[in-house]
Amino acid sequence: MKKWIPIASGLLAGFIAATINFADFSAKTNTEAALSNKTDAEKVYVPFGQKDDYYLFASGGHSGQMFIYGVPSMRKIRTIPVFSQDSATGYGFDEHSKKLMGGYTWGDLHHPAFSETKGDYDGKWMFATDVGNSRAAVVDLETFTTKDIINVPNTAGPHCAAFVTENTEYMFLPTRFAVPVGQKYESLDNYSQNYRGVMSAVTFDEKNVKLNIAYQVALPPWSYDLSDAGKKGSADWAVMTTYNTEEATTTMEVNASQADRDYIVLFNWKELEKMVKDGKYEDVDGQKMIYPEKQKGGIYLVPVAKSPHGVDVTPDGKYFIASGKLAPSMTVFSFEKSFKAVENKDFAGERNGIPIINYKSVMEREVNPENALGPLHTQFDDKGMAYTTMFISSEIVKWDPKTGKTLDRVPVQYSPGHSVSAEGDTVSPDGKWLIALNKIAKDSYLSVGPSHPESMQLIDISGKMKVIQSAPVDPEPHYAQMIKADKIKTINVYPKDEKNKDAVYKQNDTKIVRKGNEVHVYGIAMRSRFIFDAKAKRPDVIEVNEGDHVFIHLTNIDFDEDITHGFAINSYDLNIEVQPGQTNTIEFTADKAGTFPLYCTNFCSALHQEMNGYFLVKPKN
Ligand code: RUQ
Ligand code: CUA
Repeated sequence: MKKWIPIASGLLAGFIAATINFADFSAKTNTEAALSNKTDAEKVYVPFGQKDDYYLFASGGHSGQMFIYGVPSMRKIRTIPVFSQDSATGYGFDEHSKKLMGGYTWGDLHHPAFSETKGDYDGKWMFATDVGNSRAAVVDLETFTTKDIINVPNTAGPHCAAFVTENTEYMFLPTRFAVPVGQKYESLDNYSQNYRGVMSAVTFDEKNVKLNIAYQVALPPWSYDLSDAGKKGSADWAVMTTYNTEEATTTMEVNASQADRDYIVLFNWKELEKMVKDGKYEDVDGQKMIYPEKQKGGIYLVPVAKSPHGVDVTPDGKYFIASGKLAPSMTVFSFEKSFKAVENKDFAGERNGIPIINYKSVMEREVNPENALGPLHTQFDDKGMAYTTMFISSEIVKWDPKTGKTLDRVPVQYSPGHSVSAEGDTVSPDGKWLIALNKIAKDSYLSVGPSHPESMQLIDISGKMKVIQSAPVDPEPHYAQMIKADKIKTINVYPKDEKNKDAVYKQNDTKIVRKGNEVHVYGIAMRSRFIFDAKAKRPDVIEVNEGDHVFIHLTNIDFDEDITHGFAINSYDLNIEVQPGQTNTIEFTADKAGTFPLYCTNFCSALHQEMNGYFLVKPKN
C-alpha cells in the first residue's frame, strides 16, 4: 500500500484510481469524521477532478522564490518568482519585473506571511522578505505574481520577517546582522557604539499596491531572529527573539553563545506609531529613526534562555512561547503579566536605555519534554494545543501551553526547522494537518547525488499524530503558511486596460514606431502567431539597425484561461511571458547584428511550433 503513495500524482493517479478499489471513498473529503475513517493513503489521495483543501505557500530560501503546494496531496502546483530571475515565467526579464528586482539577481526568502483581517488570513496578499539583499515583497493572490519590492536601508538581512499585525497594519523587519546606520564603513572595534540592529516598520498601501517604510527603530547591535505579532488582547504588541546580545564581532558560533540569557524584545507598535506622529524621531537619510535610548517608551526586554530561536503567540493572544535552540526548553510568557510589569515598572535594569522586565514576573512556565532537544518553532491547532519542532531530536512534540504537559510526539526525517499547521498562526487554526519542514532528507527519496532536497512531511493531527505523506522540496522551506483553498480567489484572465498606452488589443492597431535610434514595437501574441505590424509585408518580423534601442510591447489577446504565450529571441538572452490579456514590455539594445529567430516559448496550441518570426539586425556598416 505504502509504496505507491509518492507516485500518486497526475496521470498516474488517474491510473491508480482506476485500478484500486476505494471501497468507502466518499465525495466529501476531509471532514474530521471522514478523515478518521480513511486509510492513510485515502487521506492524501485527491482524485483527478477534485482539488486540494489547502494551499501551502512554502518559502524557497536562497532560491529566492515561493513554492505552492496542494494539501493533502502534497503536489507542487506552482513556483512564484519573487526575488530571483525565473526564465519559466520571464520574471526578471521584462521591464516591470526587472525594475522590481532592482538590479539584484537573487534573494533569500525566509518567512512568507499572508495578509490578515482580524487576525485571520484574508487570502488577498502574501508578503515576504529577502535576507540576501534586504528587501520586502508583496505578492498578489489574484494572479500569484509579485507586485512590489522595496529595499530596506539600515536593516541588513530582515530574517525575522515577515509577520503582519492583526489587520495588516504593519510588518516588522528587524535586522539579522547589525550594521552601522547607512551601512557606512565602520571598524568592528567600534561595534557596540556605532553598529545598530535596525528594525523597519513597513506598511502596505493596498490601493496603490505599494510597500512603504513608515519608520525605523535603532535597536542595540544584536541579531534579531524571529518575531510574531500579538493577537486579540495583545494585538498592539509584537515580540521578537535576539541572540548575540554579547555583541561578539567574530567567531559568532562560540562568542554569541556565552551569556546564559538573551532577550525577547517586546514592543507596543501603537506607541511607536504615536511617537512618530509626535515627532519623537530623528531624520536619518530620509528615514524616521527612533533611538530607544533617547525616545523612551514602547520597547521592553524580556530575558529568555540563551540563543532563543522561534517566538510564537498563542491563538488566544494570551501567551508568547520562546524556543531555545541551545536550551532544551520552551518558555511560556504571559502578555497580561508583561503589561502589568510594564505598568508597575517591574524592571531589573536596562540595556541601551531599554528596560529589562523581571523574568520571574512574566514567565508562566518552562516546558522541557523529556529528551526533546533543539526546540525551534511552534504552531497551533484548533484546540489551542502547541506543536513544537525539535531540530536535534528530529521530532514534533505536541503539548498544552496551559499546563506544559506533553501530549504526543512523532519522529520526522530529519531535523525539522519550522512546521506549519492549517492556518496555524492565526486566531483560529484549523487543526487537521501539520507539515514538518525538514532540513535533511538523506534517505527519503531516490538519490540525486551528495546533496538532497529538503523534505516536507504531512502529519495527520486529527488523532494521534502520524506522518502519512512526504514530498521533496527545493531549498529551502524555512517557513510556510497553509490557507484554506476557498479563501483564495484568482482571476482567469487579465482584464483589458484601455489606459495602458503600451497595450494593443486589435490586430490593426499593431505598429512599429521609430524615434531616432529608439524603436517601439506595439505587438500582439495570439494563437498561433505574433503580429508586430499588421500592415507590413511580414507582420511577424522586426527589423532594426545595430545599436538601436528596442522596446517590444507585447499583448496577449487570447482572453482565454491558461493560454499563455512566451516571447524569446534566439541568442539574444531575452525571454518574457504574456499571460491571457496581459501586456508586457522588454527593453534592450540590439548590439549584435545578424539574423535571429524569435519564437513563442510557451506551448499554446497545436500550431505552437509555428508561432515564430525573425528579429533582423542590420549591421552598422
Ligand atoms: S528560521 S528554522 Cu529562517 Cu524561520 Cu527557524
Ligand atoms: Cu504561443 Cu506557443
